[in-house]
Amino acid sequence: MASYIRKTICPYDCPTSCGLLAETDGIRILGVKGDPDHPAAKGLICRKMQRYEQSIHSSERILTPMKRVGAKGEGKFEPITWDAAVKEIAGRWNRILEEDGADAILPMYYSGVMSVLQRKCGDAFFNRLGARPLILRLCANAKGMGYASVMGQTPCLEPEELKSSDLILVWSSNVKATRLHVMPILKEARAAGKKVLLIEACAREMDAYCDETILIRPGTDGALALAMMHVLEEKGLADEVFLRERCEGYEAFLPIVRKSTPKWAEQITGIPEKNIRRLALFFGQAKAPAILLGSGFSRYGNGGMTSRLITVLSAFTGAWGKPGGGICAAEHNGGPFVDAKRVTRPDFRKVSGPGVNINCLGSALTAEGEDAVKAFFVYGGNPVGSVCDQKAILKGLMREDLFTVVHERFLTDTARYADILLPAVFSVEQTDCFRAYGYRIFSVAKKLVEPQGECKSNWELFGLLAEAMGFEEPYFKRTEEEMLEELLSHPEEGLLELTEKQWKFLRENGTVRQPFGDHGHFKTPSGKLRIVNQEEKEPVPCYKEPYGGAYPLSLISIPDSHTLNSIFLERRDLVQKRGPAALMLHPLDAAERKVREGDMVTAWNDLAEVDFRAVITDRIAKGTAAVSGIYSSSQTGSALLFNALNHERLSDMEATTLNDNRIDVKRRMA
Ligand SMILES: Nc1nc2c(c(=O)[nH]1)N[C@H]1C(S)=C(S)[C@@H](COP(=O)(O)OP(=O)(O)OC[C@H]3O[C@@H](n4cnc5c(=O)[nH]c(N)nc54)[C@H](O)[C@@H]3O)O[C@H]1N2
Ligand SMILES: Nc1nc2c(c(=O)[nH]1)N[C@H]1C(S)=C(S)[C@@H](COP(=O)(O)OP(=O)(O)OC[C@H]3O[C@@H](n4cnc5c(=O)[nH]c(N)nc54)[C@H](O)[C@@H]3O)O[C@H]1N2
Ligand SMILES: [Mo]
Repeated sequence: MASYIRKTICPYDCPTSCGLLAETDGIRILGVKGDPDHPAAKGLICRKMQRYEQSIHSSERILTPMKRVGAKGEGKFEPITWDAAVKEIAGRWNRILEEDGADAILPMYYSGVMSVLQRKCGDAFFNRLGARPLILRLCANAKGMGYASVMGQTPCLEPEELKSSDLILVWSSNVKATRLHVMPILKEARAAGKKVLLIEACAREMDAYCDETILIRPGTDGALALAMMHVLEEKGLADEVFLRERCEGYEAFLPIVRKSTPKWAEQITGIPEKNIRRLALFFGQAKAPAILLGSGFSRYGNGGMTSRLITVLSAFTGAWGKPGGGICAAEHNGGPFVDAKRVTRPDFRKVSGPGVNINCLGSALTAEGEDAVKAFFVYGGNPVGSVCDQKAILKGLMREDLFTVVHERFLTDTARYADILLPAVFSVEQTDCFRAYGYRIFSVAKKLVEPQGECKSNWELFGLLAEAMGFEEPYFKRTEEEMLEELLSHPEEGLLELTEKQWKFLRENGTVRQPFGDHGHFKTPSGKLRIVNQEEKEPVPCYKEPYGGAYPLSLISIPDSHTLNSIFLERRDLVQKRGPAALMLHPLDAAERKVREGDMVTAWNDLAEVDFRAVITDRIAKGTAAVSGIYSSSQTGSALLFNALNHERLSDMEATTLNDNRIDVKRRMA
C-alpha cells in the first residue's frame, strides 16, 4: 500500500508540544520526523520521538481488556471482552454507590497525554459520577503559583525573547532534557559573548553548556535570591523608581533584604559569600537579565515562597521593562484558545466533598472507615512510579477490598495491580487538541490510524462507562470528533482573530501561534507587581526552610533525557543507553561512606530502603544525592523505587515536595 505523510502532535509533557510528520499507510505508522513548519519546534524533535512508531507498534503493548487471574500485583491476567469488562466495572461501582457512596470512588490521572480533550474528558465523567475529586499538584504547580502571586496573569518571556537578553541565568532546569528548543538559544548567546550562568543542585548534564555553575544546597534558592537582592540594593543596582512606582510593598520588604547578607546566605546555601556577590553583580550590571526558570527548586516545602522570591529578584533591576529581561518558562503565557470547561464540565458535579491531593494517594488508598476508598481508576498516570511514598501506595493496591481499574498502553508498575486492565491508545489513534505550556500555540491532531487491537481512547472509554452507568447527558453520546468541533466552534481569545485560511489549516492538523502579550502591562488587580501580596498566608516574602529531615543527605530527582517520567520504558534501546538506576553522589560524601564509582549502594530513611548503583561526580552540591529519571521494578529487579524514599508532605502551595527528602547511603555488601 502506498504511504503518505500527515501532521500530528507529540502528546507528552514537554513545553513545546512538538509538531511531527508521520508517515503512514493508513494502517500503521511507518516513521516520524519533526515538522519543519511547526512554529516552535521547527523540525527539531528529541531522540525519543524520532522512533515513535516503535512504541506504537511495540510487542509489549496491551491490546485487549484483561481480568486479573493471579494475586494482586503478580501481573497475571486473562483476556476478556470490552462488554464483560465494562459490565463488571459498572456492577462493582453500582454496589459501591449503594453501600459507600460515590465518594468511595477515586480517579487518578496525570500527564500521560497532555492535551485538552483526551487528558481532561475523565473529569466530566467523574464529576457526573460524584467521585472523590483529585487535586492535581504533582508537577511544577508551586513554581507557577509563586510567579502568579507576584505577577498575576502577566505573561512570562517567550523562549525566543531570550535572544534579546544579555545574561541568561538558567535556574534549576535541566534544559538539555526538558527544554530542547532552548538549547540552540543558549549556544547562540554564548557564541555572541553573552553570559549563561547555571544555578543547580546537580549540574552534571548542563555544566558544559554554561559559562559558570553555582552549586546550591537543595531547597535554599530563596536565601540566594534574597542575598542577591541585598547586594543589588547595597550597590545601588536596584531600580528604586521601578520598585517604588510599579510594585506594591517595596518599603515593607526592604528590612528583610537588608538583613539577608551574603554571609547569612552562605551558611544556608553552601555558596561562598564572594560567589554570591559576584553572581549578584553579573545580574545587576546586565541591562536585560533573564532567568530561565526550571521547576526543580519549587518541589520543596518552601517551593511557592522560593518562586515568589526569585520572581521579585527578576523585577529588582527593572528588567521587565526591557526586551529580553524577566523570567522565561514560568508557564504563564497569555489567554486561552478554547474553553476547557466544555470538556471538564464542572457543572456536572452535584455534590463536592474534600478532594485527595495527588501527592497523598498512599494515605487515601490505605485509609479505613468512612474515608476508605473502595474503587481506584487510573488512566494516563503511573502512580506506583511517579508519586511519593510508594510503599503506602502498594499497600493500598494490595487491599483485597479495593477494586482497581487501569487504562494503559503497557504493563506499568501500576497496571500490574489492576483487577481490570483496559487497553489505551497512542496519540495517532485518537482525535485531540493541544495547548503547549511553554509557548502560546494551539494544535489540532485528528486520528491518523485505527487503534491497534481493541485499544480505546479515553473519550471512547468514558462514553462506554457512561452508557453502562445510565448517564443520559448528550455530552457522553458524542464522538471525540464532535467534541473537538464543539471546542473549535466556540473559540476563546487565542482563536478569535484567525483568518479563514488559518482556520482551514488548524482543522487539518495545523498549529497556530499567538504572541505572549505585553510584559510591561502587569495583569494584577492594581496593575503593580506584588512584592507584598496580602492574599498570601505570609504577605511579605521571606526565607523559609525546606522540610529537610534527620538524615544527612538531600535526595533529589532529575528528568532524564532518554525517558519522560515513566514513558518510553518499553524502548529497550533508550533504557539501555540510560543504564541502571544510579544514585549520584559528591566525592566527599562517597569517600565518607567508602563508596566507589559503580558500587551497589542502599539509600534509606524512615520510609524505605532502595538500591542503586553509585555514580560519583563533583558536579553535585555536597550533601546531595540525585537520581535521574523514573525506573520500573521489572527493569531494576527491585520492588521499591526512588519515590519510596519520599514523604507525602505538601509544599506551601499544596504541591509536591518530591525533592525535599533526606536519606543516608551505605555500600551494599555483596
Ligand atoms: N526528557 C525529558 N523531558 C521532560 C521530562 C522527562 O522526564 N524527561 N519531564 C517533563 C516534565 S513532567 C516536567 S514537569 C518538566 C520539568 O523540567 P524543568 O522545569 O526543567 O524542571 P526539572 O527538570 O524538574 O528540574 C530541573 C533541575 O532542578 C534541579 N534541582 C533540584 N533541586 C534543586 C534546588 O533546590 N535548587 C536548584 N537550583 N536546582 C535544583 C535538578 O538537579 C534538575 O536538574 O520536564 C518535562 N520534560
Ligand atoms: N521519581 C520521580 N518521580 C516523579 C518525577 C520525577 O522526575 N522523578 N516527575 C514528576 C512529574 S514532574 C510528573 S508530571 C509526574 C508524572 O506522573 P504520571 O503521569 O503518573 O507518570 P507517567 O510516567 O507520565 O505516566 C503516564 C502514563 O500514562 C499512559 N498514557 C499515555 N497516554 C495515555 C492515554 O491516552 N490514555 C491512557 N489511559 N493512558 C495513557 C502512559 O503509558 C504512562 O504509563 O511524575 C512526577 N514524579
Ligand atoms: Mo511534570
